[in-house]
Amino acid sequence: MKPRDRLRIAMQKSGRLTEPGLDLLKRCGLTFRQSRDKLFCFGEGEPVDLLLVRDDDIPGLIAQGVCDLGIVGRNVLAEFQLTAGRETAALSELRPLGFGRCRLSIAVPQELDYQSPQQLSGLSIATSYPGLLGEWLRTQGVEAGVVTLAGSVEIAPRLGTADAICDLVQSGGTLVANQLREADVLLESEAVLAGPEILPADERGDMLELLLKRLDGVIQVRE
Ligand code: PRT
Ligand code: ZN
Repeated sequence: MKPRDRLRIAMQKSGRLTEPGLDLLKRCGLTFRQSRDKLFCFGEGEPVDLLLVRDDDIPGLIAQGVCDLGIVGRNVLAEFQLTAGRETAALSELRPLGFGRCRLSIAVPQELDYQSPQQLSGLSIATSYPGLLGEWLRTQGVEAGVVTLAGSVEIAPRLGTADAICDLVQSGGTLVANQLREADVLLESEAVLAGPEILPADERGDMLELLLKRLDGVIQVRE
């Protein structure tokens, strides 16, 4: 790959993390000229550009070195860390960003009197997070079936394709609408700044350090 001298940040193109992510970068003094296709935004003041993509692609883009940093949900980063192959570059969470808060939870039919994870033994659980769910089940010593679905996980119990689900919850409204109830929390999530475990040791590294300093300032003021 061609060496780059500008820092490149991957961000969600359109979704819950887009507006708060752009706002945070603006507060860090970064402004962008949007390109016509809006996939690549050239940074005007500092040598920092944006790549706007689906959130699920962000960890892979950093691991491949296509981007240096990413703004992504901890849930997506943690799932990637658990499921990416050994040959993939290791990623780390550089900073929690304080928006996009939600939790990855087990939810069960409302009529089930849930007391402990052991009750999930022998059941099938639908999720888009097979890595995180599998790890949690292992630590709980529970053997359950994992049904991996790309979306609409919450309707799986009603359709009869699973007994319970493991999905993101924020207000809990979606669970109630589907006659489900939150039973256990696997992961408290929020948007994070993700990067490679080994930071670049060139101009990009210097810019990254400056960006982290500004981020810390912005986050401190907000708290
Ligand atoms: O197109 P792309 O793949 O980029 O977008 P996406 O649809 O995968 O992502 P998006 O925008 O929905 O979410 C991006 C990130 O926001 C997630 O990875 C989380 O880190 C974070 N986030 C915060 C949430 C929620 N809150 C949330 N409530 N992501 C999803 N939800 C969904 C959840 O899956 C469920 O369907 O909202 C529903 C639950 O919400 P409540 O309020 O009814 O409980
Ligand atoms: Zn997504």
